[in-house]
Amino acid sequence: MNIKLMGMILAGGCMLTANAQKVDVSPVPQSVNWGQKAFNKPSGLSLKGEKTAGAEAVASLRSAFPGTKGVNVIIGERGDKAVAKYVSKIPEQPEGYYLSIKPGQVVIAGNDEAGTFYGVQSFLQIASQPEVMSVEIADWPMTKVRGVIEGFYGNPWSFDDRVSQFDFYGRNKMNIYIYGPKDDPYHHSRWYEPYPAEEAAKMADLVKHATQNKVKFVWAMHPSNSIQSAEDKQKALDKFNQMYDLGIRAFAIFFDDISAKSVDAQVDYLNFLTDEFVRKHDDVEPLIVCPTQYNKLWAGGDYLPKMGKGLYPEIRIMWTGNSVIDMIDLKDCEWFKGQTGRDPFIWLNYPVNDYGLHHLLMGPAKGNGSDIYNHVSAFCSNPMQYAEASKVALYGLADFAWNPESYDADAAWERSMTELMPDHAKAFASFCIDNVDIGPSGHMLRLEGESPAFKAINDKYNNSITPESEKEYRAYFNNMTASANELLSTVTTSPMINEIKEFVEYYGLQGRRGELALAINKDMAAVDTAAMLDHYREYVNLTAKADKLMSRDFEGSIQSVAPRTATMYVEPFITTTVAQAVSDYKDGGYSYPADLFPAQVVENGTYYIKVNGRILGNPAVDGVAATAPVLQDDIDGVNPGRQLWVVKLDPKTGRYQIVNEWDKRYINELGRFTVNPTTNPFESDWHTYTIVEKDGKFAIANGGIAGRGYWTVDADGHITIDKKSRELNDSNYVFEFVPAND
Ligand code: 14T
Repeated sequence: MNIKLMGMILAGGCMLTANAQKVDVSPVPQSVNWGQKAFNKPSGLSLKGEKTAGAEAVASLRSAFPGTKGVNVIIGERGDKAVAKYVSKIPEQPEGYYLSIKPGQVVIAGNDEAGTFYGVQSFLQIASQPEVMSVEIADWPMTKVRGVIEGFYGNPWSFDDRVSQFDFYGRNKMNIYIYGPKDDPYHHSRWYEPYPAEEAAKMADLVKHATQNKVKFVWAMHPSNSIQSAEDKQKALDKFNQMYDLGIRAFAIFFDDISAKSVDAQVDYLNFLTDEFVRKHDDVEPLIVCPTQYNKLWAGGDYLPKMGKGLYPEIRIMWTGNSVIDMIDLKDCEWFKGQTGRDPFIWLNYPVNDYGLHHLLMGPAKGNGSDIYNHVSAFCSNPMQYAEASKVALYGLADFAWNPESYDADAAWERSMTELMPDHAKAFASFCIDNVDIGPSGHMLRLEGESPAFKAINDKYNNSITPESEKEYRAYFNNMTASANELLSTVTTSPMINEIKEFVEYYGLQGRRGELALAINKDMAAVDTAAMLDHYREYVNLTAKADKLMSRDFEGSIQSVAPRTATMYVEPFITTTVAQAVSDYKDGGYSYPADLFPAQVVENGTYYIKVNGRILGNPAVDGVAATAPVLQDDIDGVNPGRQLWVVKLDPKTGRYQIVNEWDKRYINELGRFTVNPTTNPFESDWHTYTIVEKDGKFAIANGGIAGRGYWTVDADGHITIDKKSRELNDSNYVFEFVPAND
């Protein structure tokens, strides 16, 4: 070749290379070496090794490139002639692969069939670009068993949901799926009954779809305590045999969320099924069990040690961590191993939302230890009944499990936006980052990181609305509505947006409610009461419209869901801003239609507070202000204000402030006046109260940070707050609020 020609080729190569794109292969491979552009996206592939390579790998490659002429691809796994030349390059790890892309030739060489399949997946990602770059990849999974447990309460996934999941697991290199939806009767309540023909056929079909994606389909059964009699054991064998006939080759038994009668019976049952079923088939995998004590909070006695000692060694035991909902670290695994002598099979209760269905969990998957992979027998996620929306978290968890040491949760989350909504990634990211936290729930777990940009505005302006902050808040709200509208335009083309459309609609309305909150605030500042009432009315209408939205409202749905979005920072800002404006409006004494502002348990105003005819007062004792309000028998004719209380709904908390009219001291969470209002000023988180009414009498309780505790009155007439009485009972209804002008 002459030098001039070579120079041209190089220059040409460089020009083309400038356009070619490096692809972020996901899950992130163990080692990648990018080169120059290799070739344009081929119209077909000419395969060598097609006959001997793993069938699923070949099928997956062929479905993306049906054409048989084009770029040469050598494909196969260790031991195949086709890839013999590359055998030294193939990683030794199970499911590992070597992938090389060069001008004119591609090599996909797996350590085993799964490896070849994963090599194909990486190739398909790279070859999705118009220009395909040269690359050499050596890759393998660090967590050996990685996947998903359909283990939630509520509407089980549909057939289509599951098919789409398996495809997604294949592409993201997850290799196990455990079928155990709590509300499938044939899994749980009527576990002993065979699936009706139609569902059985679907089940068999699902197993095929899983297999095509190198996903092990595990069928789980939840027999509760029906495990001891010979009859129950036989029923279990019968059911296993039926499932075997449908193609199931791996089984799990769940004993969660029951009060177990006996750990010995559970151990005996699992070993029985192993003897009588599993070990009698050479193609059936060892059992997996979800113990009754599946997290540390619930562990005690000899349950786990007995399981560990008694179960056959091949049986794997599931574990959710320190509590039901928890992320997993090395210590958790070590503790479990100390109890059972085995590595835990991790059942990660994320992004499952069955304990707070109003919220979607769409944030980055964070919090699991990068060093646990050698200390778990598997790492599986229990997702949301929203199968498509769960893919955001699953994309991250697949990456985490494959390569925990290079896992970057935020980077994976960003990639998932483009992967899931290629043409609307930014709008989708806006929606997702506003749906990170689960809200208050029985599990008391809150997820950090929701609406960081909104929180930044709050922090920058100290939660106040100024001309500058208003612009930023408004831009945020505008973007919410615009993003929602953009996403909703894909409802017919995106199964995911279709699945969560009511959440997206709610989110769009929330953006508009936010804009109205700002308008209402401005109206009050300008004392434009007519505009305020107009904006407020529109706000009320949109809120009612949003409240009417129902997700999962289809025929036969187990429960429907009123969606909530952006609950951590955005929604409190909106409601507080509006409540403040309403409060200011009422304080201003302007007139308004009676029905417009919501009725309060106690309307804002000045009241006598009475208990059994006695009057709560703020007397001076020997010229010194009382340290606590006290019940008095007589009316204070000299300083009536000492017996009057300004009661007002606090806009921030939605609870009541109770302040003495005479010296403006507030009643604190101990039922006293604060000694020094300068060092201990009024704080709505502490000093506001819940008031409820029954037959004209009222009960008052602490709230917020002060906890719940109902007020009573002691023998001296002082308010006492029983922090232990968290439940309301009839004896708490002792207070009367008598308007001052009565
Ligand atoms: F089996 C377990 F590992 C497990 O997590 N069981 C359930 C699971 O099906 C459910 O999806 C998950 C999240 O709600 O938590 C478990 O269910 C519970 C947990 C509780 F603490 C049900 C009621 C509870 F009080």
